[in-house]
Amino acid sequence: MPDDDPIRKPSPAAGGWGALRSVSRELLRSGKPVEGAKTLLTLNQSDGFDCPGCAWGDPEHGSSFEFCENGVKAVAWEATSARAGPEFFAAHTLSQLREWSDHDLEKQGRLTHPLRYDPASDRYEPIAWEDAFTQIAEALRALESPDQAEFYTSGRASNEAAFLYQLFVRLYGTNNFPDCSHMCHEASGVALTEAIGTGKGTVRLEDFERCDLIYCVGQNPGTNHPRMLKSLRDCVARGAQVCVFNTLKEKGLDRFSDPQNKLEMMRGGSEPTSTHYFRPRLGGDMAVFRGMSKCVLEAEDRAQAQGLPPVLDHAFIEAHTAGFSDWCAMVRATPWAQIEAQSGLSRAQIEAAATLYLRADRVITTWAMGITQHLHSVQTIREIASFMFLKGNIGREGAGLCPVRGHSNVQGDRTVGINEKAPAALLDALEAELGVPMPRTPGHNVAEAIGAMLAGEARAFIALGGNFARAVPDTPLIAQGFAKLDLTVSIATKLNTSHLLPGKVSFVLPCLGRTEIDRNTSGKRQLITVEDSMSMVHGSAGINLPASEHLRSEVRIIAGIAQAVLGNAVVDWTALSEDNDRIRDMIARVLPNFGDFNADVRRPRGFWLRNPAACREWHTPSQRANFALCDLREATEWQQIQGLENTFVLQTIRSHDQYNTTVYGMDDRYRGVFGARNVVFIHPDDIVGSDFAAGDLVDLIGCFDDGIHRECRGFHLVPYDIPLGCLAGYFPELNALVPHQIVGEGSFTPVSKSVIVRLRAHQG
Ligand SMILES: Nc1nc2c(c(=O)[nH]1)N[C@H]1C(S)=C(S)[C@@H](COP(=O)(O)OP(=O)(O)OC[C@H]3O[C@@H](n4cnc5c(=O)[nH]c(N)nc54)[C@H](O)[C@@H]3O)O[C@H]1N2
Ligand SMILES: Nc1nc2c(c(=O)[nH]1)N[C@H]1C(S)=C(S)[C@@H](COP(=O)(O)OP(=O)(O)OC[C@H]3O[C@@H](n4cnc5c(=O)[nH]c(N)nc54)[C@H](O)[C@@H]3O)O[C@H]1N2
Ligand SMILES: [Mo]
Repeated sequence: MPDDDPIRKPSPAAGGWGALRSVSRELLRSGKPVEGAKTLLTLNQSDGFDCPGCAWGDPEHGSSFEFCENGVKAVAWEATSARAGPEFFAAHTLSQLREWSDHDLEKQGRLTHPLRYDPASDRYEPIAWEDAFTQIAEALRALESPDQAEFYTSGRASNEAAFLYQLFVRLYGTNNFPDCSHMCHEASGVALTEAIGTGKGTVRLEDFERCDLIYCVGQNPGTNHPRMLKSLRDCVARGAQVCVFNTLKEKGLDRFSDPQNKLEMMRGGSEPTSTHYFRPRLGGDMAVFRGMSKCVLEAEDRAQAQGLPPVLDHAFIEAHTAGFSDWCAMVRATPWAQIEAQSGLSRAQIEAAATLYLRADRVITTWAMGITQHLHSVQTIREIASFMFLKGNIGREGAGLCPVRGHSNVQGDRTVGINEKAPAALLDALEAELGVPMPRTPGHNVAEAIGAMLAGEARAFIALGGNFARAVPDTPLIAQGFAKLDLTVSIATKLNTSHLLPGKVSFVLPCLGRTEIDRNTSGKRQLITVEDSMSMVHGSAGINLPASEHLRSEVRIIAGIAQAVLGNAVVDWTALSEDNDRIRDMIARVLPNFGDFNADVRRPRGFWLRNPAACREWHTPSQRANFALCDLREATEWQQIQGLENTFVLQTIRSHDQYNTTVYGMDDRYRGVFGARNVVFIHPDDIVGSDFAAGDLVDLIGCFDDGIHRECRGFHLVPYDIPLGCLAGYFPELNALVPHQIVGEGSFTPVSKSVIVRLRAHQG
């Protein structure tokens, strides 16, 4: 494929033969096609492992195995036959490797040995596990204060690993837990805690079988939660409505051909996944939901005037909510002109979307990064919740709020204590369990950790998975932050850019992946657990032989560090890490609702972690579900680009061929992009009005005025069905344009879905 023509015809529907072809290609690419296929057969089975692909729930009555194309990619990528062993690291200096792309780094395969950085040779060299633990402990103990260390978590870590990690970090003395969720669904957690007293979604998978209407907002399930497409499609097939709000026309939200449906595959058919599709502009959703609420209130007025039955669920509002009348007054006072201007939709479109709500008894609203990575994400999600309260669409069958999480266990990690502002109840329970005080000062989130690293205040950075240096905004700046550190430690399966930014002392510790068999020293096979977006907690046990005999489980690695730092006096780390059942027993003693954790998690589909809001128990200060009194925020990005030449609002998204910073390949099949990632989607009319032509190579220049020059060079302009004034391109390549100082109000999440940029002719 020539570099200057990355565009071809997109697939007609999501899934289908294209997905199956891609599956077999991934299995071949992994170097272990037969083993890979066997591995897939145990995916999301009760005796197999949980798919590391996404956090969508598993069907309770699923008879056959469920997989999706992108789950297969995640599994094949981990189960590869390629190895990045000592010979690889002997052959390459870190300075050389820093020139490599993330794709090429991870393609080297699985890490095989614990590694220590040698500054003299600029290379990683193998080190014995115990020596690594001792040296890490020395460096951590040498810090003036535990608060000088940052302990990052990526959401693939199991409940057991995450619980042990937070136990170690708190006993070491800090609450510095920058977490991938701070870049992801933090706004959902904050907004839902304020609104309903539980920072999680309230629906279960069965609710999708019983709802009349789904609003699917700001997410791209065809790529990022492909198993959700089946739920959407089944809804449409049984006559329910699926109303999409998305800036882009995403293939999976149009039609889906189920690769597991033989008849459909033979016929080459596909079925619709949505019934209505609206295209607000970036950041316009708060105005959309404000407008829809206005329509519902107007319908209630009409019903009252005509003596018809009420539209609102007055009983729910009376018995369960607070702030209704003030909220109503605010909604009624919001002018339509403002709603239309900010949403990018017309009043008629918003009325059409709201009419669906008036007609439906059971409504679910789902959302992901198109909602959470904006300046006013918390306010938007509160607006969504208020809208849902109007007809009591929460805490009953077929209805509720559903933030669709990202990483497969990001929700579980938060549940078991990865929280920089831990609730007092958790800290109290840990103190009662261990008999020693816990640190009470709130720690750093990602934005604060970045600040501390740039200021040179952070001295150590420890990562339980992930690729912090690439996932965060302002990536070139953060690389400089890493260089100031005394200690960096990465627990990882594969090599990535973050590992190439060593502090004075640096270690990469290779761990078992989820697909691999984990046995303790006496040979007992270990089970880990995860929690999905629907609060289902279930077990996961790998079936493949470990990629190297030197690998250790995350649990054992954390215990090794903890023991070297703290000794076994308060917690017997060796004993705990010998058997994950013991960790689960402790989790059940410390956290509510885990019941008989060890028994429950061995039931075929695990158990539901009780969600108070789903039971209409509101753990808010008012003891009620709270309507939100947030003024409709001004969409400042839009005002800022008015009248400026070649200036746009850019969103950074995932292609179909990546998992966050892990880039599997260069295609984005559903969007018709092949063989390239250096593309920027733009409305054809915006090209006409600019200095450029379709296909031109351009540079993107950041417009945030803080004295830092931000640019990404050499991107093809791709005409695309996208609202005027908007651009879209891929993360993580474009992270260099996202200013780390601009974070969501109340969420501190980098605003990676509305970045103001200027286009310039490419300067080679
Ligand atoms: N295969 C695969 N699966 C994944 C991941 C992956 O990288 N690859 N990542 C995982 C993770 S960590 C996460 S968080 C999720 C992410 O899942 P998504 O949230 O689906 O991820 P994005 O690619 O960021 O897509 C954002 C979507 O929101 C739309 N959007 C952007 N801004 C707006 C807006 O202002 N309003 C509206 N209405 N729409 C908007 C975009 O057009 C796009 O469709 O997926 C998880 N699953
Ligand atoms: N501009 C922009 N930036 C974004 C986003 C965006 O939409 N736009 N999205 C944000 C979101 S939603 C998220 S969640 C973050 C993601 O940020 P992270 O979670 O930090 O990044 P990942 O790319 O998922 O991490 C990949 C690495 O995880 C390691 N890994 C994989 N499996 C395992 C395992 O089983 N154990 C261990 N220990 N390590 C493992 C591998 O070494 C791999 O290289 O990025 C955020 N950044
Ligand atoms: Mo995420």
